[in-house]
Amino acid sequence: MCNRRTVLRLSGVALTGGVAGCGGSSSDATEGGTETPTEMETGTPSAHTVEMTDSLNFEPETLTVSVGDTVDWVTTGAVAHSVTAYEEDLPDGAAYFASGEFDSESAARKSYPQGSVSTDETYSHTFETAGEFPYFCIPHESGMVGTVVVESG
Ligand SMILES: [Cu+2]
Repeated sequence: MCNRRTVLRLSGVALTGGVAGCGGSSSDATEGGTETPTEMETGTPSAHTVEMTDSLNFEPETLTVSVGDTVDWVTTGAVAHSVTAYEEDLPDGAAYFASGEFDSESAARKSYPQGSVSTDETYSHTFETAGEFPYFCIPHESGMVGTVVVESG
C-alpha cells in the first residue's frame, strides 16, 4: 500500500523514481536521461595507488612519483593497516606523514589502532619534497614496508 505520510516525509530527499506510481500526477519521473557515458580511462594522469592487501604487503612496494603528486593507499582486503613514515629516514625538510595525520612516528605508534586504514578506506598524502620516503605498517612491520621515491620536476 502507498503510505502517504512516508511519501511526504521523504519528499525533501532525493526521491527520483522511488515513489513513482504512488501519486502519478506529478511530472514525469523518467526525464533526465542525459547522463554522460562514464569513461574510466581518461583523466587522473598523476594518480598513484598503493594497495594494502591481506598478504600483508604494500602493492607496489616501491612507487616512483613526481613532486606534487598524491598517493592513495587503499586497504583492499579485510585486514586493517597503517601507513606510517619512518621519521628518521625522511629527506631533509620533508613533512612527516602517517595515516591518522600524526605528526611523529612515536605518536602514530602509541596511538594505533587510531589511524588505521580499514577495508575500502583510503589514506592520501601529497609529496612536496623530493627524495626517498620509507614507510611501514604498524601491526605488520616485520614484513610490510614500502618506499615512495619522489623525483623532482
Ligand atoms: Cu599491515
